[in-house]
Amino acid sequence: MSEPEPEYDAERIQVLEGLQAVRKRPAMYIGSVDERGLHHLVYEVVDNSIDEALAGHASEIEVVVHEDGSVSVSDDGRGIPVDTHEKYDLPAVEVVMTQLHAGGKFDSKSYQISGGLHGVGVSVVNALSDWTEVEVRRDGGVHRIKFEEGKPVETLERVGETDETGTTVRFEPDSEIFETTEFSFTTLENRLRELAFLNKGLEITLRDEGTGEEATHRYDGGLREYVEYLNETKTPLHDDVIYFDSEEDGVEVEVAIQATKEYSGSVHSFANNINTREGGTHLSGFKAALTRVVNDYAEEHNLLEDGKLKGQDVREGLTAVISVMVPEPQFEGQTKTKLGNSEVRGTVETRVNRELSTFMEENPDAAQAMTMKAVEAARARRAAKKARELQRRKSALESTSLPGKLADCQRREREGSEIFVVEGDSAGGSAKQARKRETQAVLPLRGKILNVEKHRLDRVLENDEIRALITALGTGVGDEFDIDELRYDSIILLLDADVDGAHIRTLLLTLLYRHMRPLLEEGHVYAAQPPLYRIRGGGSTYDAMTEQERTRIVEEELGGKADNVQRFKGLGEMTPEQLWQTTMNPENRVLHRLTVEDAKEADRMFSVLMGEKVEPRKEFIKEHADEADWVDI
Ligand code: 0RA
Repeated sequence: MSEPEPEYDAERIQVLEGLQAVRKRPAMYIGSVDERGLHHLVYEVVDNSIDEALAGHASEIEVVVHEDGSVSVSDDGRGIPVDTHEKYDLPAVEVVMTQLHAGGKFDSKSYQISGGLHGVGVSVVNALSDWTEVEVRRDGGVHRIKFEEGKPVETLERVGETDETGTTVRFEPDSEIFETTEFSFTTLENRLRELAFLNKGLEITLRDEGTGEEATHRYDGGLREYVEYLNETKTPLHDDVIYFDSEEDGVEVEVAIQATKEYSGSVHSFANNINTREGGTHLSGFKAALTRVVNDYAEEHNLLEDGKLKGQDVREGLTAVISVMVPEPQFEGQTKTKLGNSEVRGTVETRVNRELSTFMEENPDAAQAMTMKAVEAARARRAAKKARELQRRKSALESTSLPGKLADCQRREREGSEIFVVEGDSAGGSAKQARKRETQAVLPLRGKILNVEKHRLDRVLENDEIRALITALGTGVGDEFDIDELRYDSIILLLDADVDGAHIRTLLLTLLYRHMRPLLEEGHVYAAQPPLYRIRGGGSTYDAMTEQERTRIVEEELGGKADNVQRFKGLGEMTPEQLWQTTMNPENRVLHRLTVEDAKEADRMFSVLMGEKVEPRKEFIKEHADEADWVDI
């Protein structure tokens, strides 16, 4: 009972009322009390250690999930000050832990992470914890203080000697406040990895003492390594990531860019370590400068073909990360993840204009690759537009005229009708004769449908065979795809069991996967299974789909003696009657449904085989020697 009477201390009463308000309305301070809110507690404490690292005093952070359900965050910074804070007449560390918004922000150089869900101060974590223990290593000593529900229960005490400096904050979230108190290693690791990329050189370790899981992240290359990580599964068009990091007038702008073969691009933006999913002024400044610098470069090197590059051309297949640090960020938008500071737009635009131009002058390979990708994207954009106009004019003239090669079925409704997409005019002819006209349509495709290496939608659409197929199906493609317009229940691919057949199968599946995927998802696509052999003996006829099956039939059914074994080299060798009996007749035939997974695999094979990277192509062909022998390396 030797404690002073805190009730009479006005400042103290205010502090306790503040913590009480946090416990009463936790969501107002950390967004929610679900899993997200729970994890925010950790991020809040980590933010304080990161501020210490940003100020140049800490280089390592360790986050540990303990077996008792508490979490500790340690850093090797200066340690929260332990001397007496004049205004409160209390140890500074106690003020930091109990005063709302007092954070670690006595330091003018540190970046305030205001707004958003972060930056509410470590006192909020303290208020929402069953207990909190802070250990400060500083001034040669280890100092400890303990809190319960935010209130100090053990005053600051020097408990040992040390020559190290740093802070450890350990807390156990209050299970009466949070819906769950179980931390997810993956969730924590994802955010800590992101923070390690955003703060180059900083080492962040995460350890779960319950499971023994542990992960350390440290990236000396900063965003350059982040872009390499994001592009791990993609095909970059240049080796060196375009990169710069500049700090001026208290504003830091760090940018990394790498062009890839992809058709969609991704630009990730951050402000003061917060992922600005809704974008903001830094992102628009970046986009404006990027478009301008690449246009200038293209113009200077005579790479422009037909007018300027648009922003969307420049960003096609581009992976970019931009991170800014500004002194007083304003976060806006639905989820408070949009940077609002209007002055930042100009700052970022000027900086990116200058730094990116310099980088491109000094790294011609990367500059050339990025610019050529944009030039090609612009070319594709114009071609696509032309193709759309052509298509529109054409369909206005011909209205809904079906392709001449299509032998349509008599049934007008989709239900019960099917279309055979047949390889080759000769097999197409047999199929047309063989079919059941009432419900079966036949569309022959010429052997080599596409000699593609550019496989953009516009190029694929220019191909007559593909156009005929799309018109016959009735659905349209891409943005205009409408499954309600589908004219047949089943789309049956009838292809030879040889390399050309495999080629066409890959092409068609890739087309379906990329531009008409619901047809696969809803199970409308099949592969017919024509037999390889026809065997006659003992007055009967047998069909064998495989070599093994032929042997089995001859040995087991015919006692080793067949009168005649015919091998079908291709569909064209079958008579219409044979084609009907073995492959088209719904009573006898076997169909194999093609799934999105089959198509995904085809798409992957197509990308590798048609792509420009030699190594993966060789690898792939080695691995899939049987399926892929139709390609020239
Ligand atoms: C206030 C002032 C100083 C450092 C800190 C707070 C500080 C806070 C946290 C929170 C987690 N780790 C931290 N490390 C430091 C500056 C102290 C000085 O001038 O020596």
